[in-house]
Amino acid sequence: MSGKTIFITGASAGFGAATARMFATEGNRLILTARRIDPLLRLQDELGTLADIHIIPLDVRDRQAVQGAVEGLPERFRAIDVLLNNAGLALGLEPAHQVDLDDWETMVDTNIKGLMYCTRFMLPGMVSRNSGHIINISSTAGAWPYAGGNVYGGTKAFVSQFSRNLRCDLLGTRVRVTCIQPGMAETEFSQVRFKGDTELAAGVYRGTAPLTATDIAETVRWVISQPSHVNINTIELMSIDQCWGPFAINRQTN
Ligand code: NDP
Ligand code: 8X3
Repeated sequence: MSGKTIFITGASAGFGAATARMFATEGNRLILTARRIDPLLRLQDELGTLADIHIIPLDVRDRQAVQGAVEGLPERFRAIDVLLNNAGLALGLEPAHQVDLDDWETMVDTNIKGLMYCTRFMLPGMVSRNSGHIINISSTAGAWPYAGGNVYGGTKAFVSQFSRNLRCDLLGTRVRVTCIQPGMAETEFSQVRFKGDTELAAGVYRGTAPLTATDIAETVRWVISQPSHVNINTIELMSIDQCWGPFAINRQTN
C-alpha cells in the first residue's frame, strides 16, 4: 500500500502506534493523533525518515478540537484516504450497580462521541472525492456480553452498528467502511482499565498468547489492500486461547 493519507486516532500506544509503524513506508502520509504528545513525538522521531508525518495532540472527546484538527490540516494532508477510528478505552470491571458513573461517561464520550466527531468531520471530504475508507475499531465486547462489560460493551455495540449503518448511507459512493472486532490483545488497554494496577492488568493475559497490536495492524493492512470494489464489512478475531463461555447460572435460589 502506498501514497495514502492515513488519519489515526489513539496513535500514542497499542493498535494505533503499531498501525502507524506498519504504514510508515511506501510514501504514505500519516496524521497521528492522541492526547499524549510525548509518545507522538517519539513516533515522529522514529518514523520521520520513512514517512511524511503530521502529529496533533487531540482529545477526541472535544468536538471543536476535532473539527479544528481536520480543518487545520496542512494542504498535503487534507485528502484523507483512511480514517482509523481507534482511540478508545475501558474503565473498570465493576458491576453496574457499583460502577463509577464518571467512568461510564468517559467511555461514552470517547468510544462513541469521539468516534462520531472524527467520522462526521472527515466523511464529507471522502464523499466529495468519492474515495476513502473508514475503519472502526470495535471489540468482541460489543457482541458478546461478560460481567463488568456493561457500558464498555455497549459503546462497542454502538461502533459495530454505526459501521453497518454508515455503509447504508454511503451506498452509491466509493467510500468503504470496515468494523474490526478484536478479542483480548495485550497493549496498554488493561493498565488503563485497571487504572495503573499492573498486577491486575498482567493477570488478564497470564498463561495465554493474546493478540498483539501488530496482529491488528496486519488486519488493517489486509482490509485496506483489498481491491477498491471489495468492502470488508466486519472482522472478528481472537487469540487461540480465548473463546466463548457457557451461560452463567445462579445456583443460590433454593
Ligand atoms: P491502548 O490503551 O494501548 O491505546 C489506546 C489509545 O487510545 C491510546 O493511544 C490513547 O492515547 C488513545 N485515547 C484514549 N482516550 C483518548 C481520547 N480521549 N482522545 C484521544 N485518544 C485517546 O489500547 P488499545 O490499543 O488496545 O486500544 C485501541 C482500541 O482498540 C480501543 O478502542 C479499544 O477499545 C479497542 N480494543 C482493544 C482490545 C484489547 O484487548 N486491547 C480489544 C478490542 C478492542 P492517549 O492516552 O495518549 O490519549
Ligand atoms: C477489549 C476486549 O474482552 O477486554 O475490547 O473487552 S475485552
